[in-house]
Amino acid sequence: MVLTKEQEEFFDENGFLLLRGFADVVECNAIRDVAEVHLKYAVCPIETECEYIGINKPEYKQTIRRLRQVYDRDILFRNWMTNKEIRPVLEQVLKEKPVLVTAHHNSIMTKKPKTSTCTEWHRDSRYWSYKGNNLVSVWLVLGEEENKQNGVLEFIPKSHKMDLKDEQFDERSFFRNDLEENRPLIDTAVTFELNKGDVILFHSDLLHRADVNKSEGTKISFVYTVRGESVKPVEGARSAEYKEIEL
Ligand SMILES: O=C(O)CCC(=O)C(=O)O
Repeated sequence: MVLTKEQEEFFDENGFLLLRGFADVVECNAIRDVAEVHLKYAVCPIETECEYIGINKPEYKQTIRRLRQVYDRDILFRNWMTNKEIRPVLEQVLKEKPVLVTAHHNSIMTKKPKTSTCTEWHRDSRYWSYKGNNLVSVWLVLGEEENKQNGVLEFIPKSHKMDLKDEQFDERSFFRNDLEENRPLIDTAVTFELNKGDVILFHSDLLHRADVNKSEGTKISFVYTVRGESVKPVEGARSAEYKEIEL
């Protein structure tokens, strides 16, 4: 697949791009079946809701928020992360050759009803250490749908290019919802109703969030990240500790 000029420009300007029905539903189901076995038996490495949000509440201890390091878990996961169809697209949005990083994201994300929390506004790059910010994440919907009810992703268009001040973020680097100064920007947020197989690409500096899951079912998605080949991880940082795959 190749993006049109309009799609390329849209990503450049807004920092995200929705590719409806990009992935094959049969492949999504197969990935999901394997993921569900790993979730059922809590196959490590996992991150619980407690670890993810940093709050030690008993009801969150048993809730798996994500299966980590999925690249090495199963051929189906690897196949998706090295999918050849999406490579030209990644090269177009990065404007250089994509390199798959396994240090970040590289996860099956879940959001359980009742025992999961809101992910506040943030930039993924806050905990990443690269010599540049040209990294893009690839989010794939594995469940039937992602919508306002089950905590679909929301984005603040163009925020990947904004020079935001440290004071606009809290001590955990979440963009403050309670700050009057931040409101006009937060009010520009957009979201979509997503279906199985839909893919969203988003820039590592794009502000995004996802609400609690108010539905009865679990939200389940796959997310991995690629960097432009010139954007090397900082030596000694966690970002440099994991293998990378040239695509
Ligand atoms: O809560 C969610 O599903 C979104 C997760 C997210 O934004 C992230 O891990 O960067």
